[in-house]
Amino acid sequence: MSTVREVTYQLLRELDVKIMFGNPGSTELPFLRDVPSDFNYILGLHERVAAGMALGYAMGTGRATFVNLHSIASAGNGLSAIQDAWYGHVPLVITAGQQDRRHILAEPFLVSRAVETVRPYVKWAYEPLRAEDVPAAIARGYYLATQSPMGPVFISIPMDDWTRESAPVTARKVTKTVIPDPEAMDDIVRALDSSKNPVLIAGAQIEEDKAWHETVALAEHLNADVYQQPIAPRWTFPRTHPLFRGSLLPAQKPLADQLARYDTVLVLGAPVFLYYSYVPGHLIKSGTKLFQITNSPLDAAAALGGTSIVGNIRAAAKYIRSHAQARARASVTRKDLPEPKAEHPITPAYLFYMLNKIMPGNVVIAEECPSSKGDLDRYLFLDEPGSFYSVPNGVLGFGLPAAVGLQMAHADRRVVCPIGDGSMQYSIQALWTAVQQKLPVIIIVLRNGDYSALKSFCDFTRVGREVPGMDIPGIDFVKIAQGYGMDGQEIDRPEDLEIALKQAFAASEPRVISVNLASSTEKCMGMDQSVNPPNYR
Ligand SMILES: Cc1ncc(C[n+]2csc(CCOP(=O)(O)OP(=O)(O)O)c2C)c(N)n1
Repeated sequence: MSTVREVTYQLLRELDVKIMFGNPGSTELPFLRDVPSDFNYILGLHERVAAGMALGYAMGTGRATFVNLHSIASAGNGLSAIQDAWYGHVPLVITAGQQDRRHILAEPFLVSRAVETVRPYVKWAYEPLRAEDVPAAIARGYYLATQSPMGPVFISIPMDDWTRESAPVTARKVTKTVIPDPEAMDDIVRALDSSKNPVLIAGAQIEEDKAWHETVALAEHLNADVYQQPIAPRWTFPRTHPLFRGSLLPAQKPLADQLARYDTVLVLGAPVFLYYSYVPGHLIKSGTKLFQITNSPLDAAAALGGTSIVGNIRAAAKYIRSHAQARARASVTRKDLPEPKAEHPITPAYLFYMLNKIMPGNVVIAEECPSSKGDLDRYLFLDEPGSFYSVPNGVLGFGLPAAVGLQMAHADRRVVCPIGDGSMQYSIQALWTAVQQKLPVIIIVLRNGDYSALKSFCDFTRVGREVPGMDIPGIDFVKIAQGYGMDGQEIDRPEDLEIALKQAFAASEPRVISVNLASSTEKCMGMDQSVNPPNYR
């Protein structure tokens, strides 16, 4: 008989899961001893970072990724990345150590209630009842994590289990494409055939289901306008495409206003709808037909209206294209954006305009710059699949480790992380792993010295500006980068930006470019366009 440890490594090998992200502790050492040479352990100095890098790696490769955390100590620290994986549909197989079974009842040091702690944010949280069940539980977790909607699973493993005996567990083939109900799809086809002016909403699941090209083909077949879902965690439609109309606003009234001129709305792979601030209005104008196709039964159940169809987005887009009539219409010309001025202090608009000018066409952006999202949305043009990743549920700390994991997944593409000076602090230790792993990620810090997004929320909701904790002066990002062994550069003048960016792309090492920036003038992600903002005063 082999040990639980030997069977587990063999299983992971068969599943081709040979990269592990983690931060170790005493309860994981019996598993981590003598890691076989065909496995690669990537250390994160904080669990938010370890799980967050795994998140980036899983999104970049589209494959389930293994994370090893340390009991409740690390499951607690990693929880914000776990909830990112839950909302972002990212398949993570997370294991964490538990105390030795033989004295758990006595509440020893580092005993873990992690299973109960993480449960709301994972598809399955489990501590095997018997040591010999550990490999089979990991296999079951893997298959579940990779089913749509993909997501994290969590297995807590007592430290004495690894040396027990276990029968072999062989990897199985488990398919995951769920074809949407053709009868329901025909309802959509009929609605589109009788529509005068349909619109598509492109959601993140287009990338999860590898439906980018099929979605573009569908939009062109229907000649329909396309909007990106609100506060998009992925961009899933080419930004320079003539049918692209920009992003939906994340509040009820303004979003309904944006869609008011369409008679049929088809949401592909997104919730209906993701709102941020409470701005009541109609879901959509009455009389408009609304359809949602989603790979998530949860999203289908939670939609505020319309017809929801659960299934694979690529299969759905293909079905509609091959059944709905093609539509013709006069071509629409896009308005060119005004070129932002090279002002001092540098504005976010100028920064993104310049980045767009310099970056290669196949760049990957991992974004976390709350108050400058609008400028980034307007000035960055990405036309390739797998190019854009952002915070799925508003929890800061996503961007930097995700960028590092994405860079590991993409040896042939440069990853750029535009990140707020506040946001960067939530997972700053990812800099160290980027250096150690020689990952040429470019980190652009938007150093405005405050929590601008919160200030604009204060204004928008009439809370007022008398709120503590809104300013964060005096952080030197060049010194922090250097402290972790990374090159850093501060940019203050607009005329220095272009050359700094060019040098960063020409270099093959990771680099921090800290840009002193004017506070953003953006008003709460466009929600201020509403006539009836909430009043919390
Ligand atoms: C983990 C976490 N803590 C706090 C917040 C609240 N929050 C939202 S935006 C923001 C400001 C972030 O500052 P920065 O990255 O500098 O961006 P800016 O607002 O200046 O654009 C904060 C603290 C959050 N969303 N997540």
